[in-house]
Amino acid sequence: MWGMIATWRMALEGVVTASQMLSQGALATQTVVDAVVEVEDFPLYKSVGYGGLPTENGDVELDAAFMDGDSLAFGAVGSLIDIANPVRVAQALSRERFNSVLVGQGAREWALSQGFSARKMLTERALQHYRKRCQQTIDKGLSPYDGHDTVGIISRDKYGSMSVATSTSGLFMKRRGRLGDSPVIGSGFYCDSQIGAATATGVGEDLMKGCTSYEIVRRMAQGMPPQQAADSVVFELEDRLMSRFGRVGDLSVVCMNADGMFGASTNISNFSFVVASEAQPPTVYLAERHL
Ligand code: SD4
Repeated sequence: MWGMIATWRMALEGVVTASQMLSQGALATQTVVDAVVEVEDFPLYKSVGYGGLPTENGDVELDAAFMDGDSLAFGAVGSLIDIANPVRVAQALSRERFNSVLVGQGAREWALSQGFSARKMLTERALQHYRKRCQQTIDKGLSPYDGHDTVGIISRDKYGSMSVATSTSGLFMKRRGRLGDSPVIGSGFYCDSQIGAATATGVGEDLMKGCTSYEIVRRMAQGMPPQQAADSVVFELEDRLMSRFGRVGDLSVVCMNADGMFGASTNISNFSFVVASEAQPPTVYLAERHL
């Protein structure tokens, strides 16, 4: 049975198109990337691709990743500037034997050498947000709560292959060169077609402390249903961080196992996600913290 699950409402249009393709026999590897590209190209999403909000230096630095659950091949880019579709670069990197994670100038140079298009990713709208933030004397600096949603999508095709992909501009006003969890394997994403896949969104610095996506997949491998794996990982991580730091950032995840069962969990009050499968048309759900 084919299926797809994605973080945030913004993935809906991409999931609608991609799920039609899945139903006609398209592959997980292609559909997952096509669905993310649709989010990257939409200028009004402030947290992904074109229109994403910049770093404190005013550059839009993009992170993205792709993983093929059949071969376990993965590719990721970090702090990529002015290349149109970071997720496509990540997918291309997954075909390389070495150098599968590239950041900054090296990532950009490689992308251009492979024929990926240069595009100015800072829109007028994002620039206005940036200028406004720079003018504010109080609360200037990194803002985890301003359009920081990462798109993470899992696709399973009718042949049983699974793939995952992520894309984000990371935290608004992040420091130049800062990487979140989204391009970090095991934290922002993980996929094994024989077990399942997971992807995360929220405050990368906290999600990375729990190797969140790998941990969810590991629990599914032990036979845990996806919903239980997602909940237990999110709330155990929250407890561990609260007991040490007395605070924790947003942690939200979606996952799917090799049978196409899905799960989603969050420690915030309104985490939207999108599901589509052979059994149901693309639907937006709202997860709330419930433990
Ligand atoms: C990051 N996890 O760069 C990303 C941001 C995000 O919802 O997903 N926000 O830390």
